[in-house]
Amino acid sequence: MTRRKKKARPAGERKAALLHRLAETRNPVALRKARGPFDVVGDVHGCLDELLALMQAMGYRVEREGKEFAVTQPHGRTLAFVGDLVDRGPAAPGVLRLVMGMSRAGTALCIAGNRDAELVRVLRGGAAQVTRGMARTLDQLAAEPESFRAAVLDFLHELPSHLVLDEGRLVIAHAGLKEALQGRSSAPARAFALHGDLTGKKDATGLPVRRIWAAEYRGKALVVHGHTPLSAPMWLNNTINIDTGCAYGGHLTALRYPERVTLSIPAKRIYYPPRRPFPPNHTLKGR
Ligand SMILES: [Mn+2]
Repeated sequence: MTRRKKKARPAGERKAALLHRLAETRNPVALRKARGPFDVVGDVHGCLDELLALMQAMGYRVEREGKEFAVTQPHGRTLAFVGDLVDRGPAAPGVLRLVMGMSRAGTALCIAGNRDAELVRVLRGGAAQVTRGMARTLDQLAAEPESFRAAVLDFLHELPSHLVLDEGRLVIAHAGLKEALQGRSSAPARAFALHGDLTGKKDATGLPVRRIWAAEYRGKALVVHGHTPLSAPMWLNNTINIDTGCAYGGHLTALRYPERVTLSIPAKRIYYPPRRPFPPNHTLKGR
């Protein structure tokens, strides 16, 4: 794997570049001191149009430069993605270009989602299950140059399992993370952060059954996560699920931090029919 060539950067970009390199270490506490403000975006799943609309609604200015994007962020805010950039939606390469470019510029952070990690396995030729959703991503990537696929593999492989931010007050993890595992680089922390609290059982539709860890969460950090699509963002204890199923025809949602305000953009259409209807939020509340 070849590394990106270093270019001379203006002094102002150096701090951002340093943040980027720290984040590249996969170390979940490398950015513990980063205070934000952050705009945390839920599972994008290749929904580029909705991502651009959401960014615009939050005051980001995005200009296309050929296939790349030039982004000006509002008041030094940083975008942060909860992972699952790919699969199901129509434009995974565009989403990846945008997020990778912003990551390089130090204006976006991203963590791994289970679909991103699965794509890494498939691109490396390892054994993995190619779902219909992923087949769509692979088709989209096949139309891109080999150098882009290599850069995607490099980028996705380096994503941390989760991030601890704002001196420990904010944790971003794709499927969430219980307090005892926050800041850990261990395999159990990565498994929980990517897949959630799995019971090992499957439901009638063949999907894994997960414990609702957030119902018992009493941690000090606000945990922002996605992974399980709901019809609306849901606060539960000190956690929020912002996966509102954009690829399934729902919404793409962001949580603005520290404001704790959500903003949702409706999907332009159903890109991928869900295997089971989104659970109504009330069925997940408490016990
Ligand atoms: Mn997921």
